[in-house]
Amino acid sequence: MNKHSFIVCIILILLVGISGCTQNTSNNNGTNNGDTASPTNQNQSNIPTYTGSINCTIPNDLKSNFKIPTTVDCTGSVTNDDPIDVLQWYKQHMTKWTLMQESNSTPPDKPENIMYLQYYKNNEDGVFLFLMDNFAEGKTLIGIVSGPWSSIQEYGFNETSDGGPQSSTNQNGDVDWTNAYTVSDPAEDFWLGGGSPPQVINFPPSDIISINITNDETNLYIKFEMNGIIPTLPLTQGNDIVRILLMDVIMDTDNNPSTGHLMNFNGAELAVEAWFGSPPQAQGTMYTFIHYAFYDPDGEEGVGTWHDATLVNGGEGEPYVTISCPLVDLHLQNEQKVNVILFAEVESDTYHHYARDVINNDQWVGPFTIQ
Ligand SMILES: [Ca+2]
Ligand SMILES: [Ca+2]
Repeated sequence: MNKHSFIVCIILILLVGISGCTQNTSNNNGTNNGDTASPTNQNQSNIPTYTGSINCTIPNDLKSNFKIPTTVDCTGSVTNDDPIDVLQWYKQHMTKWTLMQESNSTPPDKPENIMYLQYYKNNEDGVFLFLMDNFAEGKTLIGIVSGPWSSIQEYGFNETSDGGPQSSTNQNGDVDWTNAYTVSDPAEDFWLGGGSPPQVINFPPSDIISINITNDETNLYIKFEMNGIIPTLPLTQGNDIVRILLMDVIMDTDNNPSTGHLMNFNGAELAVEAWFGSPPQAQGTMYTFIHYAFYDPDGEEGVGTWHDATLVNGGEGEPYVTISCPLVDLHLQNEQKVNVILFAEVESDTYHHYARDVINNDQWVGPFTIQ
């Protein structure tokens, strides 16, 4: 799972996990009042609990994404305070500990979320503190794990060697499109609506020419052919900067318009997406995420956890992208008929819908049939 998927995942989990909370209070020296400290863990009693924070449970899925074993206790809480203030508070109140390392990271496609990490050491003992801003309506999430320093220093993001999330790898594969379901679309036809500029901006990389969908025994394949080369982002356009290019296939997998509401499309249960982007926090690095997600009513715009799919061919530097995903992962079966909503869109610093092209005015088309 890449970091993008991971962040979406933990937001969903923690929105659920925030219920059933109790508020923490601290005495003047900032040490724990005893409500959350384990009486059997002497080190835990030396870790202050942030004043006024509300206890919450850190789910195992989140722990595992920080490489924290499920058997290790992890204290969770949330506060309305800014994470920078919380970090400063801990620096001042972790009086028995030495701050060994401090860092922060932002998933490139979720610039509204920043994760802050602190590592503290006292002889052979350690504390791993992680904060996430802008969580659950602006609250700051606080997670704390204590244990042997040898274990604590191993916790943190699963990162690539350059410290960033991992882009999908181009497989340079071939696909037989002979029996594909094909949708053709005119050039230079763009959609205007919420989040759009006052007039159409002709941005060829988001102008759909055709979409092909097919499958073999194991995989579903989707190819977006565009009217321009998928650019290296960010891309300066006048006084604006283009950051993200998306191509989406939204599916009604049960042929029922009353079930599913993914991305606010009535009937939608599944999205398969090609994501190209470089938000400001990515500092010029271009990321490609090929992924899929199922409908989750608790997710942002009804989107559940993103899972990695495969970049078969094309992408950056090409006027097309081919992506694939195992049929079994998408819960698609032979002879199944699937209606789809198809679109491509571009986000800039100024406009959420800098340029957007849709098939059939964002209405269902198809079905294609799993053969
Ligand atoms: Ca078009
Ligand atoms: Ca449905």
